[in-house]
Amino acid sequence: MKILLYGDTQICPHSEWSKPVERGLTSKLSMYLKFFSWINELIDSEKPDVCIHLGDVFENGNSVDTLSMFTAAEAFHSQDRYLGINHVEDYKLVGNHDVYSRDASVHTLAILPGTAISSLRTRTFKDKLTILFVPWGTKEGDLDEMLSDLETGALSNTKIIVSHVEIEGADLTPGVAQVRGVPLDKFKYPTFSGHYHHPDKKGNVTFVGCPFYLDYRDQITPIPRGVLIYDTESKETILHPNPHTK
Ligand SMILES: [Mn+2]
Repeated sequence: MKILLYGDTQICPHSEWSKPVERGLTSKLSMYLKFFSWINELIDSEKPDVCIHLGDVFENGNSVDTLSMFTAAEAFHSQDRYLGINHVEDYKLVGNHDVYSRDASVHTLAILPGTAISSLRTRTFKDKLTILFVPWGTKEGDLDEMLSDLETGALSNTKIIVSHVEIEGADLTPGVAQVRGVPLDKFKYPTFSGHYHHPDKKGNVTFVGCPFYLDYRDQITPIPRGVLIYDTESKETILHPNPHTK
């Protein structure tokens, strides 16, 4: 199976960087629309089985402005058509920027197509692939329990984890490590993490990174940005660089 992974889109006008362009959208919002059109082409050409947004779809979980809502609607309803035609399953992890309530039960992803994941859960797919979804708000004790269940679960051949939680030892910016969160070594299976904007790999954890340069911090190092496709058979991860990063 092929899994398309990306995250941390943090949709908002980014007005401090942008001048209004066509239809009152800012240049950053126009960038989002170009990026999502490019993903649609990728879905058509690569034909993944599953598409996962790793969280922080929107910038602000307390209120979404009209321009951001319009951009997200255009992007995700169009994506939904491409996913439907290609029979791709669609999941979105709830990230800290998407939540209104502390327990993540009230969130902005409710208005979007696809399945929003707001609580810890597993899903087993064809080819005996099990994905453990770890959204924002997951308690470490619950994660420990789920990880030990995953270890003893004999039914799956392949196990992967997708997460949007704080990970101890992850780089907030290059060279500045997060000092709290779930220890890196708890992720015993291939893990794809959102939340951290710099693409990186530590242990089993691939930090997918933000697909564009959203602020100055994102531009500290010129690491290629884009979306990943993970092949569960070859265990290969391929980066498809995003041509619309600014
Ligand atoms: Mn986040």
